[in-house]
Amino acid sequence: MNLLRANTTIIGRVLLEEDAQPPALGEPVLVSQPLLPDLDELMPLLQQIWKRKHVTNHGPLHQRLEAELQAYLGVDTAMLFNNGTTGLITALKLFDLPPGSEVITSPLTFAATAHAISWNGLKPVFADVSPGTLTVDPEAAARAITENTSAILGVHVYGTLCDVEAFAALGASRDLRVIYDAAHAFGATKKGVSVGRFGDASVFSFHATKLFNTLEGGLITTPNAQDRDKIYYLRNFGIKNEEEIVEVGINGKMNEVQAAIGLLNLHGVENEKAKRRQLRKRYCEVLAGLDGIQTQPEQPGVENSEQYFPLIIDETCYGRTRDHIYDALKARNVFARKYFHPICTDFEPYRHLPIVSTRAIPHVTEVKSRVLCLPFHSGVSQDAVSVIADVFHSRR
Ligand code: T4K
Repeated sequence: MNLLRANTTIIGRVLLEEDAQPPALGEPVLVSQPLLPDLDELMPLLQQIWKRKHVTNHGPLHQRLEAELQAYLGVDTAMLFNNGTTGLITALKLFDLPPGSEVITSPLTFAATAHAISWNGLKPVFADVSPGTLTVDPEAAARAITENTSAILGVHVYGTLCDVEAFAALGASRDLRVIYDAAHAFGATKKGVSVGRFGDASVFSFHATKLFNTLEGGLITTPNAQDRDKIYYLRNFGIKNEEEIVEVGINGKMNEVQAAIGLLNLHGVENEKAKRRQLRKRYCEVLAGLDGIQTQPEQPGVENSEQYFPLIIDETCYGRTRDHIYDALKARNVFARKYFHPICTDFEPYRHLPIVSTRAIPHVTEVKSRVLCLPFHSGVSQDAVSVIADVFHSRR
């Protein structure tokens, strides 16, 4: 496919002429694309499920996947859920936080993070994000603590890790639970330590849009093997046996078909991750040197989860806004996403709540109109990268 017009000047496949119009791609390029197992590999597992007729409620594939994930993530407790949101609701329930108490979290996240707090009858308190990581600023979090605060729910947004050391210290000094929304952080490590070992609990999403997916799904991990029983009961209506209910549980169970997909996808995850690493490198190359375009900085000692590729577009230096680029990409069949704009405090249920910050104007209120996630998965072709690069380099 010849993507570039004959009359343009090309350096490294990037359009430089002021009036050049980058062409559109034939097929839409979406922000995410699910990793799916080969159907030929899936069929035998489906046949097993059909034969056994044990299709949900902690079946053998569910148990196998849980054990494999526990080993893969290097954690003491790993409990599957039917989605990340049920996992978050359950993780907050696990610690018996006082009813109505406050949980500090990020406004720059998917609404599910704040909703999980509210569904537990707890109060979300939004703290500003740090400019470098876009995760909750520990100083803003410290400022947000009141006598009613019971927990911090940090978000490893885009796969960028929170300042886990600062939150561990804050949690210990102020007697707070530290829980992580690790929906974007599957497989990330810091100094070789699995992301699932930080804090009191972490919750992963295995939604179709995530690097590792079970179509819909989630996982709670904790560094304590003793948490297993209580999470088990909370996940399954509190059922201990046919005659005993010991917790106010929910139905958070993953079914056998999801587990089968998970078992197969787990084999494909490293390959997908390697392809995304290459794509990250390629994006960084083609965007290098553009004033006002900032890629996600590397975090020392952190192995990235390769979930999203966010950019910060500073219109004052770059000359064009994030929304302009979003529209220009869309016109060429490239569907980037403005994750997470609007932020939680822009939404009706949380609009009345302030954002606690150490600054006069919270950083998150400035960055929200500058952030853009580019398509990031193994289906993004070289041609797509060229079209995206053309859009950024074109002066239109
Ligand atoms: N915490 C955080 C920080 C989260 O980001 C999320 C979920 C959660 C908690 C909650 O976890 P879950 O309960 O969902 O497990 C999507 C997802 O639905 C959501 O899971 C995800 N975060 C959020 C960031 O993104 P949308 O509304 O952006 O999804 P949608 O349908 O527009 O899809 C995004 C792109 O993915 C589209 O371009 C198409 C592509 N796609 C999507 C689906 C569903 C596919 O190619 N195939 C598909 O099946 O929310």
